[in-house]
Amino acid sequence: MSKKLLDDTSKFLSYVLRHEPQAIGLSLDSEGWASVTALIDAASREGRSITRELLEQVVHTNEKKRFSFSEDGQNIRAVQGHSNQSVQLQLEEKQPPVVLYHGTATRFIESINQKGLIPGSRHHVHLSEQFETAREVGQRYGTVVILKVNTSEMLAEGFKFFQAENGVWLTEQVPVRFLEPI
Ligand code: HQG
Repeated sequence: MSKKLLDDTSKFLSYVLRHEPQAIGLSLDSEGWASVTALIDAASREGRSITRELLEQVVHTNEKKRFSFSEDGQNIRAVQGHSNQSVQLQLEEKQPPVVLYHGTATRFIESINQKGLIPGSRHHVHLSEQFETAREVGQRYGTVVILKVNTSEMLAEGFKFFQAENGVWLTEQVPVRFLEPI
């Protein structure tokens, strides 16, 4: 299976499993699950040929582990990054490391200095344990700025953290006082 096919399918899955399932007439439950057969049928109506084997390759080779199958293999979902309103993942609260990082771009800094980190169209602000990961995330949007997030002070003030299956840390917002540019 070519890398291009896997990348294209991963992008398609991000679009329909995180953001716009309705664009292909698919529905997701509140945990983000779509039926594998319904997904294959919906994609085929759009002229996109997806097989179960292709989905398995994407799930298992995806470098960010963006998707997973249910235990019985009948359903598939994105593990984080949703904007779709019908999805509300029941994530378990978890204690993060004392510091997490957020990678962003210079053009967002003025606004971040006013409003702190806000989720935008997604359901959460995304934070990384690794500085390097934060750099990669930020550089998608331009000249990168890495912000250090003081998670211990946030915890002390009652903010909650969650970790997606693929290791990405999630929180609802990060007020400016907990942020420090590096
Ligand atoms: C910025 C990718 C102005 C924020 C990555 C970011 C991640 C503000 C952008 C995942 C702001 C939102 C998420 C404020 C935050 N004013 N801009 N007050 N607060 N921002 O893509 O964190 O490849 O929704 O800094 O690896 O960049 O899709 O979030 O630049 O894990 O699997 O608003 O997406 O994963 O952008 O990335 P995004 P993100 P995938």
